[in-house]
Amino acid sequence: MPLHKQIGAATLTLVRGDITEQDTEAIVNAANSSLLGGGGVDGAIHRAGGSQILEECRKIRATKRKCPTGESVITCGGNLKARFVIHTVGPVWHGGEGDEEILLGNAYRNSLLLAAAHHLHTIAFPSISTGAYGFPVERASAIAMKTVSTFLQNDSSIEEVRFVVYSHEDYEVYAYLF
Ligand code: AR6
Repeated sequence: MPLHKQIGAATLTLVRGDITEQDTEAIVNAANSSLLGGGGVDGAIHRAGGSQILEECRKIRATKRKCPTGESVITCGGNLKARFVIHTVGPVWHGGEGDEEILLGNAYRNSLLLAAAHHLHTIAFPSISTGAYGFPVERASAIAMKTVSTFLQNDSSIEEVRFVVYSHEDYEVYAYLF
């Protein structure tokens, strides 16, 4: 059962599921700086979305050597239901001594800014950095919710932000904070 709550004029949704199946205008990819694909969410998005997404990533790479941690770029959604994929690079968890928390917040905020700049109204996020990059989900989910909530309180153009959490355990963590 999805959970919903109102933040300003927008709806925040929490659902357990697969990011590649979402019907929001944009879905967010938990990418790496190369933008050339990988495992987890990244692998699933490129597999489901087809080669057009990778072609656009390569074009971006031709002008921008890499996508730095905390930043985001946008491509088409290829064969996905979502018309766009916003690729963002979350931080690798190094024990929290560095600026992992700030960089994770930046990844969410910059993805929302990019969506708003492209006049998109609905966007779905996976749990960035909490898989291969090892960010503890309890901390990451709190940063995700705080960053998105703050953004929605100040931006009226986004109508829905959906958190799409894959595992039952992670869903419980998100639901507790929701
Ligand atoms: N839909 C939604 N969530 C998913 C899906 C899916 N289809 N598949 C996995 N998850 P990860 P990261 C969850 O590793 O930690 C890649 O190789 C997963 O259970 O995808 O940011 C990139 O190329 C976990 O909770 O992203 C990078 O090199 C969450 O999504 C690196 O991994 C994020 O896991 C990025 O690592």
